Amino acid sequence: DTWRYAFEEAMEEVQGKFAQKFKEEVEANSDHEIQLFPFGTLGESADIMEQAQSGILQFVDQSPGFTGALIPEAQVFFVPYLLPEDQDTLVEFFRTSKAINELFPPLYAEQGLELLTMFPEGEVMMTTTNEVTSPEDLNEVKFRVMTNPLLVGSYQAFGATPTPLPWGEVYGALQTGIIQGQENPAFFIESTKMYEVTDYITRAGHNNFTTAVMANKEFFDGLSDEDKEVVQNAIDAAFDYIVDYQDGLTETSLEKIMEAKPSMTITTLTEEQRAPFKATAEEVEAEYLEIGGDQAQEILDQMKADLEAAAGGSEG
Ligand code: 6CS
Repeated sequence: DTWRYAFEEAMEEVQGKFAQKFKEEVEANSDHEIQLFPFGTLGESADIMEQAQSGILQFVDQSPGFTGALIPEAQVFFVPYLLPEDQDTLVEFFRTSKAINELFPPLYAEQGLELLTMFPEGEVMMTTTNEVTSPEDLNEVKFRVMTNPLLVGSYQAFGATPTPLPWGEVYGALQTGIIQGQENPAFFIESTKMYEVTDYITRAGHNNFTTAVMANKEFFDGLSDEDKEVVQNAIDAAFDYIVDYQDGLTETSLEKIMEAKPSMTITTLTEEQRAPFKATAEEVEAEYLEIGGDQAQEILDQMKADLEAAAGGSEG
């Protein structure tokens, strides 16, 4: 039989690479076949999520940037400066987090989804038509964000005018001047040619892009124990693979951008410049507790404990 798996990116982008590895592993270890549907083949992120919930798709990759509208607790990934910049600590966190591996699955299950894994896709950077070194520079900037209420709140706190849009509308909106900025990891800025429609990249260090892979729950529950193991092993192999794949990816992507457009300005904000952005974390966290659903407090506390443990664990 054939299992259908859709994701929010192109085949050669991070989610696509993960999906290809998953497919390779499942097909090598079972008689099942995986059919991959990259971005654009079945609609926007919200469309593939509906298809996964209804069982038309067996697997879906959707980022909390979109799932936060469905599962309010998943908005926690948009509290700025919550995730560590250190890559080893970050990966250790995703591997070992109780919040991710124990608290989130029941919340996804309520939506008909089996949460299989979450993984990081890289440091999020702003790309804008004007230079940004302080929140004041974001004043009057219509800044595209994913359709996630807390991400809207976060960019409001940064001083911008957040504009939630599905991904497919972003390039055109920048080109026509409807928006003047957006944020994404470097590999995505490069592959989707965001540098053609913006002139500045700003590294504020405020987040890393988190994504999640899920199965339709009814489908997953109906699998034999053996098939469940095939799926889980393939997910684990793809997780390890995607962590290795991203080694050095940010830097090579930034180099490619500079080659394609030498006039692009890339600025890494200093600690001093970051301070006013960091100062917003407290109010965004408070907003999360208000709009992040019944388990917001529990999730946030657990994440902080997990992050602390990961920071300790990745030192040695
Ligand atoms: O910004 C977005 O909407 C997209 N960014 C990434 C890195 N992946 C998928 C998502 O749709």
